Amino acid sequence: ERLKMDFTSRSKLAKNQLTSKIFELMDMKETMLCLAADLTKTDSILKLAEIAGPHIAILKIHVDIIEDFNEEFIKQLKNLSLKHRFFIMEDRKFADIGNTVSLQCSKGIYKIAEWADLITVHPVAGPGIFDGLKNALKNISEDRGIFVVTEMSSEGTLTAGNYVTDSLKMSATCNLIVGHVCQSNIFSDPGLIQLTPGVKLAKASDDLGQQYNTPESVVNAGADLAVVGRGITDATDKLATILKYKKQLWSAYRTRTCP
Ligand code: 5BU
Repeated sequence: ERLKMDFTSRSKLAKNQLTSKIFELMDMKETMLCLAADLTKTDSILKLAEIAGPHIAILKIHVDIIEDFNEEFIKQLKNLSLKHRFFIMEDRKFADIGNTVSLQCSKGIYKIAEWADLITVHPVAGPGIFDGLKNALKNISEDRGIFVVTEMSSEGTLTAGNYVTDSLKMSATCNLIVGHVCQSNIFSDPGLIQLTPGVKLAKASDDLGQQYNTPESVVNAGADLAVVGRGITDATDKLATILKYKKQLWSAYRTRTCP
Protein backbone atom coordinates (compact mmCIF):
# COMPACT_ATOMS: atom_id res chain seq x y z
CA GLU A 1 0.00 0.00 0.00
CA ARG A 2 1.25 3.49 -0.93
CA LEU A 3 0.95 5.01 2.55
CA LYS A 4 3.15 2.37 4.16
CA MET A 5 5.98 2.67 1.63
CA ASP A 6 8.99 4.93 2.14
CA PHE A 7 9.88 7.62 -0.37
CA THR A 8 13.08 5.96 -1.62
CA SER A 9 11.21 2.76 -2.53
CA ARG A 10 8.52 4.84 -4.20
CA SER A 11 11.11 6.81 -6.19
CA LYS A 12 11.86 3.56 -8.04
CA LEU A 13 8.21 3.17 -9.03
CA ALA A 14 7.79 6.67 -10.42
CA LYS A 15 6.89 7.03 -14.08
CA ASN A 16 9.21 9.91 -14.82
CA GLN A 17 12.60 11.17 -13.70
CA LEU A 18 11.37 14.32 -11.97
CA THR A 19 9.01 12.37 -9.68
CA SER A 20 11.89 10.05 -8.70
CA LYS A 21 14.11 13.05 -7.99
CA ILE A 22 11.46 14.66 -5.75
CA PHE A 23 11.00 11.45 -3.73
CA GLU A 24 14.79 11.10 -3.34
CA LEU A 25 15.18 14.71 -2.28
CA MET A 26 12.43 14.37 0.33
CA ASP A 27 14.14 11.36 1.88
CA MET A 28 17.57 12.98 1.73
CA LYS A 29 16.43 16.26 3.34
CA GLU A 30 13.86 14.51 5.56
CA THR A 31 11.24 17.01 4.53
CA MET A 32 7.68 16.96 3.20
CA LEU A 33 7.37 20.72 3.17
CA CYS A 34 6.12 22.66 0.18
CA LEU A 35 6.35 26.29 1.24
CA ALA A 36 3.74 28.59 -0.27
CA ALA A 37 5.63 31.88 -0.52
CA ASP A 38 2.54 33.97 -1.24
CA LEU A 39 4.32 37.31 -0.94
CA THR A 40 3.98 40.24 -3.31
CA LYS A 41 7.56 41.57 -3.36
CA THR A 42 10.49 39.74 -4.96
CA ASP A 43 12.81 40.68 -2.08
CA SER A 44 10.59 39.09 0.54
CA ILE A 45 10.25 35.87 -1.49
CA LEU A 46 14.03 35.63 -1.93
CA LYS A 47 14.64 36.37 1.75
CA LEU A 48 12.20 33.64 2.78
CA ALA A 49 13.69 31.20 0.25
CA GLU A 50 17.15 31.78 1.73
CA ILE A 51 15.90 30.92 5.23
CA ALA A 52 13.61 28.05 4.24
CA GLY A 53 15.67 26.57 1.41
CA PRO A 54 17.60 23.92 3.37
CA HIS A 55 14.40 22.60 4.98
CA ILE A 56 11.89 22.39 2.14
CA ALA A 57 11.38 20.17 -0.91
CA ILE A 58 9.43 22.69 -2.97
CA LEU A 59 9.02 26.45 -3.00
CA LYS A 60 5.64 27.29 -4.45
CA ILE A 61 4.82 30.74 -5.77
CA HIS A 62 1.98 32.59 -7.47
CA VAL A 63 4.00 34.64 -9.94
CA ASP A 64 0.98 36.80 -10.87
CA ILE A 65 0.73 38.34 -7.37
CA ILE A 66 4.27 39.73 -7.50
CA GLU A 67 4.34 43.52 -7.92
CA ASP A 68 7.95 43.96 -8.99
CA PHE A 69 8.48 40.84 -11.12
CA ASN A 70 11.64 40.83 -13.23
CA GLU A 71 13.98 38.34 -14.84
CA GLU A 72 16.69 38.93 -12.25
CA PHE A 73 14.28 37.60 -9.61
CA ILE A 74 13.94 34.33 -11.52
CA LYS A 75 17.72 34.08 -11.84
CA GLN A 76 18.20 34.58 -8.10
CA LEU A 77 15.41 32.18 -7.17
CA LYS A 78 16.92 29.57 -9.49
CA ASN A 79 20.34 30.09 -7.82
CA LEU A 80 18.79 29.58 -4.38
CA SER A 81 17.02 26.44 -5.58
CA LEU A 82 20.36 25.00 -6.72
CA LYS A 83 22.23 26.11 -3.60
CA HIS A 84 19.67 24.74 -1.13
CA ARG A 85 18.26 21.99 -3.35
CA PHE A 86 14.55 22.61 -3.68
CA PHE A 87 12.18 22.58 -6.65
CA ILE A 88 10.25 25.62 -7.86
CA MET A 89 6.51 25.32 -8.41
CA GLU A 90 4.32 27.90 -10.14
CA ASP A 91 0.81 27.30 -8.82
CA ARG A 92 -0.75 28.67 -12.01
CA LYS A 93 -3.68 26.23 -12.08
CA PHE A 94 -3.94 26.21 -15.88
CA ALA A 95 -7.55 25.56 -16.86
CA ASP A 96 -8.15 26.48 -20.52
CA ILE A 97 -8.08 24.72 -23.91
CA GLY A 98 -4.77 23.25 -25.07
CA ASN A 99 -3.80 26.07 -27.41
CA THR A 100 -4.41 28.76 -24.80
CA VAL A 101 -2.58 27.02 -21.95
CA SER A 102 0.33 26.38 -24.30
CA LEU A 103 0.60 30.14 -24.85
CA GLN A 104 0.01 30.96 -21.16
CA CYS A 105 2.75 28.57 -20.13
CA SER A 106 5.44 29.66 -22.58
CA LYS A 107 4.68 33.29 -23.53
CA GLY A 108 3.72 36.58 -21.90
CA ILE A 109 5.73 38.37 -19.26
CA TYR A 110 6.37 35.33 -17.07
CA LYS A 111 7.46 32.60 -19.51
CA ILE A 112 6.64 30.00 -16.86
CA ALA A 113 7.89 27.09 -18.99
CA GLU A 114 11.44 28.44 -18.78
CA TRP A 115 11.83 28.35 -15.00
CA ALA A 116 9.09 26.41 -13.16
CA ASP A 117 10.10 22.81 -12.42
CA LEU A 118 6.48 22.11 -11.53
CA ILE A 119 3.12 23.60 -12.48
CA THR A 120 -0.45 22.94 -11.38
CA VAL A 121 -3.34 22.18 -13.74
CA HIS A 122 -7.12 21.88 -13.40
CA PRO A 123 -8.30 18.83 -15.36
CA VAL A 124 -11.66 20.53 -16.08
CA ALA A 125 -10.85 21.22 -19.75
CA GLY A 126 -10.19 17.57 -20.65
CA PRO A 127 -7.01 15.81 -21.87
CA GLY A 128 -6.22 18.49 -24.49
CA ILE A 129 -4.89 20.61 -21.64
CA PHE A 130 -2.05 18.11 -21.12
CA ASP A 131 -1.25 18.18 -24.85
CA GLY A 132 -1.15 21.98 -24.73
CA LEU A 133 1.27 21.99 -21.81
CA LYS A 134 3.39 19.29 -23.40
CA ASN A 135 3.61 21.51 -26.46
CA ALA A 136 4.70 24.48 -24.34
CA LEU A 137 7.42 22.39 -22.70
CA LYS A 138 8.66 20.55 -25.77
CA ASN A 139 11.80 22.68 -26.24
CA ILE A 140 12.76 22.76 -22.56
CA SER A 141 15.71 20.51 -21.76
CA GLU A 142 15.27 20.38 -17.96
CA ASP A 143 12.80 18.04 -16.24
CA ARG A 144 9.28 19.44 -16.00
CA GLY A 145 6.26 18.07 -14.17
CA ILE A 146 2.58 18.62 -13.54
CA PHE A 147 0.51 18.35 -10.38
CA VAL A 148 -3.15 17.87 -11.25
CA VAL A 149 -5.63 19.71 -9.02
CA THR A 150 -7.93 16.77 -8.40
CA GLU A 151 -9.43 17.93 -5.11
CA MET A 152 -9.34 21.42 -3.57
CA SER A 153 -9.05 22.43 0.09
CA SER A 154 -11.69 25.15 0.10
CA GLU A 155 -15.18 24.96 1.54
CA GLY A 156 -17.88 24.03 -0.99
CA THR A 157 -15.41 23.03 -3.72
CA LEU A 158 -16.93 21.40 -6.80
CA THR A 159 -14.05 18.90 -7.03
CA ALA A 160 -16.08 16.00 -5.70
CA GLY A 161 -17.60 12.69 -6.78
CA ASN A 162 -16.99 11.66 -10.39
CA TYR A 163 -14.77 14.68 -10.96
CA VAL A 164 -12.16 13.14 -8.67
CA THR A 165 -12.20 9.65 -10.18
CA ASP A 166 -12.34 11.04 -13.74
CA SER A 167 -9.37 13.30 -13.00
CA LEU A 168 -7.33 10.31 -11.79
CA LYS A 169 -8.24 8.34 -14.91
CA MET A 170 -7.49 11.21 -17.29
CA SER A 171 -4.15 12.01 -15.64
CA ALA A 172 -2.94 8.43 -16.07
CA THR A 173 -2.59 9.15 -19.80
CA CYS A 174 -0.01 11.93 -19.40
CA ASN A 175 3.67 11.16 -18.73
CA LEU A 176 4.38 14.62 -17.27
CA ILE A 177 2.21 13.94 -14.22
CA VAL A 178 4.08 13.98 -10.93
CA GLY A 179 1.05 13.61 -8.69
CA HIS A 180 -2.23 15.04 -7.49
CA VAL A 181 -3.21 17.99 -5.36
CA CYS A 182 -5.82 16.46 -3.09
CA GLN A 183 -7.07 16.23 0.45
CA SER A 184 -7.25 12.49 1.03
CA ASN A 185 -5.88 9.12 0.00
CA ILE A 186 -7.73 8.94 -3.33
CA PHE A 187 -5.15 7.01 -5.38
CA SER A 188 -3.10 3.90 -4.71
CA ASP A 189 -0.22 4.25 -7.23
CA PRO A 190 2.93 4.55 -5.05
CA GLY A 191 4.74 6.21 -7.96
CA LEU A 192 2.60 9.35 -7.66
CA ILE A 193 2.92 12.13 -5.09
CA GLN A 194 0.04 13.48 -2.98
CA LEU A 195 0.38 17.23 -2.44
CA THR A 196 -1.99 18.55 0.21
CA PRO A 197 -2.65 22.26 0.86
CA GLY A 198 -4.63 23.66 3.79
CA VAL A 199 -2.16 22.82 6.56
CA LYS A 200 -1.66 24.61 9.89
CA LEU A 201 -0.43 23.60 13.34
CA ALA A 202 -4.01 23.78 14.62
CA LYS A 203 -7.19 22.85 12.74
CA ALA A 204 -8.73 26.15 11.57
CA SER A 205 -10.14 28.12 8.64
CA ASP A 206 -9.76 31.62 7.22
CA ASP A 207 -12.50 34.14 6.33
CA LEU A 208 -12.42 33.27 2.63
CA GLY A 209 -13.17 29.55 2.55
CA GLN A 210 -9.76 28.01 3.20
CA GLN A 211 -9.91 24.97 5.52
CA TYR A 212 -6.88 23.81 7.53
CA ASN A 213 -5.88 20.47 8.98
CA THR A 214 -2.86 19.63 11.14
CA PRO A 215 0.41 18.22 9.76
CA GLU A 216 -0.24 14.87 11.47
CA SER A 217 -3.79 14.53 10.13
CA VAL A 218 -2.87 15.37 6.53
CA VAL A 219 -0.02 12.86 6.55
CA ASN A 220 -2.40 10.23 7.92
CA ALA A 221 -4.77 11.18 5.08
CA GLY A 222 -2.04 10.36 2.58
CA ALA A 223 -0.14 13.64 2.10
CA ASP A 224 3.42 13.15 0.87
CA LEU A 225 4.01 16.86 0.53
CA ALA A 226 2.19 19.42 2.69
CA VAL A 227 1.67 22.96 1.45
CA VAL A 228 2.10 25.54 4.19
CA GLY A 229 1.69 29.22 3.45
CA ARG A 230 0.46 31.67 6.07
CA GLY A 231 1.26 29.22 8.86
CA ILE A 232 4.87 30.13 8.06
CA THR A 233 4.73 33.52 6.32
CA ASP A 234 2.72 35.09 9.18
CA ALA A 235 5.01 33.72 11.90
CA THR A 236 7.42 36.02 13.72
CA ASP A 237 10.18 33.43 13.98
CA LYS A 238 10.09 31.97 10.47
CA LEU A 239 12.95 29.48 10.83
CA ALA A 240 11.64 28.03 14.09
CA THR A 241 8.19 27.68 12.56
CA ILE A 242 9.52 26.03 9.40
CA LEU A 243 11.43 23.53 11.55
CA LYS A 244 8.32 22.84 13.63
CA TYR A 245 6.25 21.95 10.54
CA LYS A 246 9.11 19.93 9.08
CA LYS A 247 9.51 17.91 12.27
CA GLN A 248 5.80 17.25 12.82
CA LEU A 249 5.32 16.15 9.21
CA TRP A 250 8.36 13.88 9.22
CA SER A 251 7.46 12.25 12.50
CA ALA A 252 3.93 11.51 11.20
CA TYR A 253 5.54 10.03 8.06
CA ARG A 254 7.82 7.83 10.17
CA THR A 255 4.83 6.56 12.09
CA ARG A 256 2.90 6.03 8.85
CA THR A 257 5.66 4.01 7.20
CA CYS A 258 6.86 1.98 10.19
CA PRO A 259 4.11 1.74 12.80
P1 5BU B 1 -2.20 29.04 3.07
O1 5BU B 1 -1.67 30.40 3.41
O2 5BU B 1 -1.45 27.92 3.81
O3 5BU B 1 -3.68 28.93 3.20
O4 5BU B 1 -1.83 28.87 1.53
C1 5BU B 1 -2.21 27.75 0.77
C2 5BU B 1 -1.61 27.80 -0.61
O5 5BU B 1 -2.00 26.63 -1.32
C3 5BU B 1 -2.06 28.98 -1.46
O6 5BU B 1 -0.97 29.38 -2.26
C4 5BU B 1 -3.17 28.42 -2.33
O7 5BU B 1 -3.24 29.05 -3.58
C5 5BU B 1 -2.77 26.97 -2.48
N1 5BU B 1 -3.91 26.04 -2.61
C6 5BU B 1 -4.84 25.85 -1.62
O8 5BU B 1 -4.77 26.48 -0.57
N2 5BU B 1 -5.85 24.94 -1.80
C7 5BU B 1 -6.00 24.22 -2.93
O9 5BU B 1 -6.92 23.39 -3.04
C8 5BU B 1 -5.03 24.44 -3.94
C9 5BU B 1 -4.01 25.33 -3.76
BR1 5BU B 1 -5.15 23.46 -5.50
